[in-house]
Amino acid sequence: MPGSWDHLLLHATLATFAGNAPFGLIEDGAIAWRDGKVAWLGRASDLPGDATATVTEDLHGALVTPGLVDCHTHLVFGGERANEFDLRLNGASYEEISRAGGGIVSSVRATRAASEDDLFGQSLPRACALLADGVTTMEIKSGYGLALDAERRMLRVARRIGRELGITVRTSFLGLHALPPEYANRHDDYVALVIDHMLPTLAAEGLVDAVDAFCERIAFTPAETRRLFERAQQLGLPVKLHAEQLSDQGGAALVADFHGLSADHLEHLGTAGITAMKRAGTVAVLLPGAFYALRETRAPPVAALRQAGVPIAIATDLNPGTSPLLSLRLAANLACTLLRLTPEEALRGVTAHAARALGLADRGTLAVGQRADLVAWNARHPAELCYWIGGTLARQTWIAGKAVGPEH
Ligand code: DI6
Ligand code: FE
Repeated sequence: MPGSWDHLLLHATLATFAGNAPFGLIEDGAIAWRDGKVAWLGRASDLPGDATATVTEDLHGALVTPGLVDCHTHLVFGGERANEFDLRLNGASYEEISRAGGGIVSSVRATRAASEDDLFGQSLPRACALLADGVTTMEIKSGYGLALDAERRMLRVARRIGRELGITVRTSFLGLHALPPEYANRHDDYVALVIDHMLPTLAAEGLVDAVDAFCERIAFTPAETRRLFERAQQLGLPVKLHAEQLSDQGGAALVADFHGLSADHLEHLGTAGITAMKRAGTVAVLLPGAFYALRETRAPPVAALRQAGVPIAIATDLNPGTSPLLSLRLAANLACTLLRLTPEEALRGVTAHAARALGLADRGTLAVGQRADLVAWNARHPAELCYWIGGTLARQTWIAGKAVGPEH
């Protein structure tokens, strides 16, 4: 019923990402919400004659999209690794640095050394940077603690960031990220600890929304990943996987076997993996920040994914080693320039498909009944969001219908 809306935006260019039309575009549109949910949207000229709202704003043609969703980040960590950037510029590879005791393990040292407040203080500005340019839902992984207390601290900090900023944070437990140094010669013991103790304990504490692993030669095997996923399944938790980043381990097919939410990275994904993902409805999450920062030359098989009809999402992979990327919009830009996605694909990748990669059906599109997570941009056409390189284009963000942050 019109007449009792909380908020009405008039004369907006709506990129709804609902339906198959390019960007789900509605020109000269209007959108209204009530009690945190979208109550009406369409052409402004079709607004019911008696429509009123507590607040009405004329956007004069400005673009409005769903709040962006960053479905793969490691944004809680201690310290930084600018020194490794330097080493790689001098010829060292990511794998070499990792084998020499740098890489993930150096972030583990810094993360373990930080108190919960300290970790929160270091991580919050990164979440703020994402939010400032339109991200309203983000996933945050553990995986730099690699011991019960430190993993718990990371997940608690992730939850606290969500509360502090009023955003949705979905946590993923990534205990199988790297072998902690104290288990150097006891790989199997660490895997057992993660599967039999850490995961069930943290899940029982309500800290885990999904389970992830790094399935790679320098990390954990497909057989170990399978055991982890079996435990996740017993606990009723969805799974996802860092798969086929540096080599083809059959990880995509494995996570699809468990009807996983997503397989992420995928530079070395083959045909069997694509077929399995399509069958299971597993989203392909591409992470062009890591591709760029590692100066990879082998791109994920975008054309084959597109042809198979596998939904593609784009995320920052925000992490201190391979993707110190503080902008999801820039990730979308890199997806276009480096991976040859169209702006339409890249933007569905940071909205509708990213929401699906988190198993969240109530957002990522603009439609009646969806959460009123939306962004008004200093832009008029959706393609501008991946065309401008850097900067902050978000003018105003609403989360569940409430304005957050200052207007720009
Ligand atoms: N793959 C990645 O790109 C990040 N983790 C992973 O499993 C990198 C994490 C790091 O280098 O700190
Ligand atoms: Fe990652």
